Amino acid sequence: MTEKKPFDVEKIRQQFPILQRKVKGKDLVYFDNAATSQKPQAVIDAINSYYSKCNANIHRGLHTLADEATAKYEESRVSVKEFIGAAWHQEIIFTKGTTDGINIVASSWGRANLNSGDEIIISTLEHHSNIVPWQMIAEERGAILKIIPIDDEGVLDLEAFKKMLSEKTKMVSIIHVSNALGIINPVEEIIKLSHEKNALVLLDGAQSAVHLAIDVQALDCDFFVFSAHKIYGPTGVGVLYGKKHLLEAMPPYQGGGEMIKEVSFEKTTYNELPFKFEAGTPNIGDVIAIKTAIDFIKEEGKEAMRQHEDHLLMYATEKLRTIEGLKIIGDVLNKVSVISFVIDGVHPQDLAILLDNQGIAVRTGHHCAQPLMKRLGIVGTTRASFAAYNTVEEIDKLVLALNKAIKMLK
Ligand code: C6P
Repeated sequence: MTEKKPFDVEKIRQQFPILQRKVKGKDLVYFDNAATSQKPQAVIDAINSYYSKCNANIHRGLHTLADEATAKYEESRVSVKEFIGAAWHQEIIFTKGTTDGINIVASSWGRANLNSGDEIIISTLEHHSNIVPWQMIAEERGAILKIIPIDDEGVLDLEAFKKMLSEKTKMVSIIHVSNALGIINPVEEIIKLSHEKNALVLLDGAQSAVHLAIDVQALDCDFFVFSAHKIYGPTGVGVLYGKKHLLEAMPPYQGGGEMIKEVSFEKTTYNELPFKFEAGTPNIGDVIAIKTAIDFIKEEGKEAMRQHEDHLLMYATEKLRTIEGLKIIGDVLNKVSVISFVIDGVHPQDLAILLDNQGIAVRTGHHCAQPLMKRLGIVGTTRASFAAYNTVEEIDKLVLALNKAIKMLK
């Protein structure tokens, strides 16, 4: 039996150069990880190494640099395939990020499969990226968008969902973990129920990919999308996973180089998967660095990271509950390390400025989930989201800074 390594948060912190910096003369406390995580040195080095050692276009040239760059790019694809438990590397499409992935499915699958009167189901919890692309394609195809309601804490109403599902439902596109509240949705049940009606399921994994063990085959989701920048990787790149037979049947999303087999003015034939969906020169250096980010997570252990983050979540929840007038929104058991809260008589934006003065970075506002805020009857929240490199001491600093800010603002 291999011995389990103890979780060493200091060792992890040392790998993130940005954590050494000061903000407003104070040590940076970075609690905006749900927006984007910081990057370990290895990821920064991987990007640097690509440009300084093997920069070349991929899948085209017959020279050493092109071969090396192509090999690294394709290694990253295999690494992603394993990270999410896909069956085939052809099922992994590199995108610009979560938003891009959802737009590809909504446009390409939607144009080919949606007809007048067909229904698409999303939920009240969705990020704008999983609302607007479906609104656009629904309008174009004459399809109908239905919304799963939530209770006052943000928990999905599954009974309402069951009633909504019918033979007309063609797609159920759901946020796996709420970015605004941190709640984990019961996606296994949603997928099972949807498949019983022959509807496909897309999971928006932007917030789940970093915290939860993802196995797309066990989940049996039809599409899964996420962004590299929230899993300690670079910005501007992400992943669309789709079941092979579905991607094969979908028309290309964009036309151009790389996605073709043969072009003539009379007729163009399209390339095989995954290249059919990767038109043009991709963001090669950043895609290569996705593998480095995944290696970092594997090395530290996703489960160990989750346990540490859960500990931070519990600690912060207990501390924040003691602050008078503070209400945690989405205060349920099944969640990841995201705490969203409102404070009586305090505007989130004023609070964020005072916290920033103490070197503490949080996100405030609607978190790109305006319909959710409307349903909850609030303008926005203050959101602290924790990563593997955060500490209990940093939470103590947040609590102190909050108490100080509340005194000033009330
Ligand atoms: N949420 C947040 O602060 P992109 O921008 O394409 O990488 O990801 C969009 C997106 C889609 N779905 C969910 C659930 C998300 O959380 C996000 C990004 C950030 O909550 C920035 S708005």
